[in-house]
Amino acid sequence: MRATASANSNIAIIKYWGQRDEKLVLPSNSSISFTMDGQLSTKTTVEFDRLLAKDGLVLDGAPAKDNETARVSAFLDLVRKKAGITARAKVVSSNTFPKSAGLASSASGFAALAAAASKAAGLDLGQKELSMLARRGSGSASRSIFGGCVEWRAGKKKDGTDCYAEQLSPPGKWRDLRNVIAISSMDEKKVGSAAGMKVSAKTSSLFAARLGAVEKRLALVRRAVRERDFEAMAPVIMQESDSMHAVMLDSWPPIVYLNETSFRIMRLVRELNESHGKYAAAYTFDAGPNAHVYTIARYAPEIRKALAELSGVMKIMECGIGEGVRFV
Ligand code: 2P0
Repeated sequence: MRATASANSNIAIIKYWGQRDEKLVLPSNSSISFTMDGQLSTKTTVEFDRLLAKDGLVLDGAPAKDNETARVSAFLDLVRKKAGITARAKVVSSNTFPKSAGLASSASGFAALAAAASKAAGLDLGQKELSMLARRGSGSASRSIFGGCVEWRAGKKKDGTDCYAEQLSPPGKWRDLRNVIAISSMDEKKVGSAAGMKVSAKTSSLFAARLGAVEKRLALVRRAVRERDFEAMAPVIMQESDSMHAVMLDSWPPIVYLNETSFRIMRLVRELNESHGKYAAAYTFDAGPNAHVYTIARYAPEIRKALAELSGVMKIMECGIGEGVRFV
């Protein structure tokens, strides 16, 4: 009753910010992301053992905090229920990037956990079912089951049976797409995503307007991905990030994830695009200040250099597009 799986993180270009069902983790809108390469990866081993009194979690070589273990244990309860078992489990998980790098690990973490735990429990789930299971741990994890470009469909059904991710294009299709990551803070976020989106849905007058705009952006991005049209995709990526962060700021109390360096990076990308006379890069920010600058490989060295010279940038990484979850 032991299995190991590995999954990569993903960075959304059409964002998930709002839930239509909190318990089932059903989003208010569909979202689209690219799965990153192995530089942003989590490997997790799950072993169910009837002799264990409780679930245990070792994260990056050390016993996890109580709240982290409780979240994993609640997720394992879903797997146990599905498999009809009661045994507790030992979970050992490690990230290829430091947890303190300020890069979210819940997408890769829960995708790897869903695959390893379901297999260790004797379940043989297809990718769609794995995506639905991973979703219950962390919404964005539903997308990390697949490689390449992925759409997580919000669905309409109350029971969530039409809410899962699907691959829009395989990892090999857009080989020269890059995400240049500029880290400007390694702090853990003060407002968790789930809590933050709840506040936004309740208090932001821009929240509903954003949902209206997202449908059009989804259609534009689907087409741009199909045609590998970076120039068409770039402005949508930036508008979408700006729109989500506007909703956050419009929430009460305001939710502010961006810092001064984030704004400097936004300006830098706009100036860089102006100097090229076309869209060579597009920034996007998640629930944190670190920038994800999508670009094409030939512009990456120039972008890395410009970002490295910017005050407040602590570390730069360059990711390509990667694979979905796999068993080790
Ligand atoms: C996304 N985010 O589409 C959006 C954009 C953050 C901003 O999905 O509570 O990772 O961190 O486990 O699902 C972050 O939410 O939730 C997220 P947590 P999750 O990527």
